[in-house]
Amino acid sequence: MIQEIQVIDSHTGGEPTRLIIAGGPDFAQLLSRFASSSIPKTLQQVVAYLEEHQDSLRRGIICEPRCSEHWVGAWLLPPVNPEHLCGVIFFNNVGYLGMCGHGTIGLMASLAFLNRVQPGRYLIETPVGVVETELLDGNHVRIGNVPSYLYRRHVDVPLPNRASVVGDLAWGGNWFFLTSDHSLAVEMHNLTELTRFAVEVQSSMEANGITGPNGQRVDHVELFVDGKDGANSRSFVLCPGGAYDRSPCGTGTSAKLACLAAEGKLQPGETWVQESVTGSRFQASYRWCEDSIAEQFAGAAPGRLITPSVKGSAFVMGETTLVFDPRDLFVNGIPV
Ligand code: PYC
Repeated sequence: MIQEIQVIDSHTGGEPTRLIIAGGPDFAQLLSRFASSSIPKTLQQVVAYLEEHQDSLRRGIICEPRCSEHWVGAWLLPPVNPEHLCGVIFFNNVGYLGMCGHGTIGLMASLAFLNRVQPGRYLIETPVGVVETELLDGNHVRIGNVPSYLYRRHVDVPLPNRASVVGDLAWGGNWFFLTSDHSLAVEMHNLTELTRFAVEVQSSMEANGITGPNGQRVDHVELFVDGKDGANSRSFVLCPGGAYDRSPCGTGTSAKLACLAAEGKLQPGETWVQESVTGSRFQASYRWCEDSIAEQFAGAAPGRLITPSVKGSAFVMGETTLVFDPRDLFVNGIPV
């Protein structure tokens, strides 16, 4: 039988998000089936179910030929807590993400486009925590991300063609290795070299057992240089699946803020402008979290947890019905 899926496509600073608004799994039923002690746990169980039972649909929606590896998909869910706006589960060409900053900005702009939200503050549920969002107008969105923290400083990652690269491991809703220990130009003409280097770093972490707490995979790599023309920093971000983030990466910016805060290089409330390799920008700042919540975050030392605030804009690019015909050889994407 032919399946139809309705999507809204947007981009946030150049990085696309495909929001699935109808035609997907019955999330209300899944949420009641997996109701758990906390919202993140419930959503994590839904993710585990999707991985086991709906993975071909994920690939069909986000991989070639319908889409491609630099897109992020977003399942729109009803909220577990009726006072919250919605839930969202982000995914890409290789699997699921914890949180996605650019995707949350895209989600809010898409819901505004559909007239489902008006400017104001809303809470959104994700598998890694509840995120606060503020729709400033139809396109501009501020996110109060999940608590973020520096986990390990000055981590040495061995590399085949040089002794090592030194950087920090931090959580911003996904796991990041952040480094300025390179001599690469963070420019569009240098994407091949940036990607090659970042993939090498990621593979070496994998091979050498360099992980987040409890063996969590560090699946994003951020390469920084000093910013110019009003930006504090410019970065190239490698995402899991091999594509680079066209936006400054919301969770990556959160991880960066956590490192700056831990090192005393940025004060609470001070603005940090993060620029992507494409030139798009997020404005960010943070406040400290209560020390009492540190125990909920494996490997987070008291006095290190921050709540990042990230502001950016997104634009809707399309309103589409995807058609899945079972006779199509590539109905579930081109296998890799
Ligand atoms: O903006 O957090 C983000 C993000 C993660 C992966 C791609 N974008």
